[in-house]
Amino acid sequence: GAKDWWNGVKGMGIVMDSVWISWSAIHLIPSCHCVRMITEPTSFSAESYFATQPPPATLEHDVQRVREWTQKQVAAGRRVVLVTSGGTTVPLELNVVRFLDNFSAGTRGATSAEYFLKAGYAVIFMHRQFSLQPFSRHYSHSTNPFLDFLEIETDGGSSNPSPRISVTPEKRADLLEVLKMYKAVHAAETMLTLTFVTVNDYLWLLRAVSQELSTLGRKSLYYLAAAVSDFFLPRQKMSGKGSLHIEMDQVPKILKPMVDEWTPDGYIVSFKLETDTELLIPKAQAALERYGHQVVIGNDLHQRKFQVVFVSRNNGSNTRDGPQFIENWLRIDPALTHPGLEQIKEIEEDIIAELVKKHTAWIQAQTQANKS
Ligand code: 9Z3
Repeated sequence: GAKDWWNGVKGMGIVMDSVWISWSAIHLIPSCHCVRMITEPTSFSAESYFATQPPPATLEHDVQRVREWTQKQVAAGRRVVLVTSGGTTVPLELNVVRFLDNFSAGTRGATSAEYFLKAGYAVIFMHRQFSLQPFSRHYSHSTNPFLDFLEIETDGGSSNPSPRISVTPEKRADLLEVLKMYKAVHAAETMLTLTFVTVNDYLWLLRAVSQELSTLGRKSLYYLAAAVSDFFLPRQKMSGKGSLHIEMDQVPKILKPMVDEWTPDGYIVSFKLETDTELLIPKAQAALERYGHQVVIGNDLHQRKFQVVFVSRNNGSNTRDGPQFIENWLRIDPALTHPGLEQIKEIEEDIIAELVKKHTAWIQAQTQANKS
């Protein structure tokens, strides 16, 4: 674990040990690229992590909400997916003014959640506070501000005390489609939203939610698209005042206990982000080998909107002689993804269609295996 990691990086030199920081947030690409330390990081097991780091204040309340909501989904016979989305922060001090952040707008997670809902799954959408959310993402303040397509009807002149507000005609059809689905999801209560900010919030929530969803067994799917920091600053090492001395530790590899203990029957899909496409497949295979979950979806930072690769173990009939892993590239025409287009294509539509197929086949295979 930490030893291998350390052997890998110790030749790389000094990047971060003791730092004076005068800016408010450093943005990091998720996964192991950017922060290296000159001191060997303490290796936290998941167990020691949860024994030493404090839970978020809202955890109990969130767990209660998840429990009640899950019971309704079980009663309705629905499959449930946990979608995690957005970046996690690492606060650098107890009274947080400065923090590290992982890059992610939450587009992948918010878009995917919509397609899961369309496919009939109930969704727990666990996201970074203020990152994009299903449905409202279409009217994000920066790309498509909704105030721009509302009109004030001035019947009776501008002095009319109660003018009506209407939607610009050319925007109506799209809005109606989004609104219909949004309202239907609300009415059916098929989406539950949870928020996190720090990597600590994220880890506590992930553990609690997957333990709750374990009651669904194979009907639970985990779609881990949030950009999770590799490093954190243990509460015990945070300085309350004075100089900012950063000595971070490695975030525990939570996928391992998730697969082995928290939700052993769940179908778990994780994302791997790289800036070098060549590394996607070996890194994805290493993750599958290490954690034993079902699928890693590899995506390259600059190509993630139009190509991803699914990597999974080869459980087919040719397992003996054939390759140990199979990889399956999913591509769409990049020209169709430009935000300004009338009809854009979202790769998440195809990702979710593929995952629903895989999840269904896996449930059938597991059920079959249990019978024989
Ligand atoms: C991803 O790779 C996501 O697809 C993106 C989505 C962050 C690229 P946007 O929100 O971006 O659409 O702008 N997530 C990275 C997942 C991650 O951090 N994985 C870790 C790992 O593989 C923990 S499971 O070690």
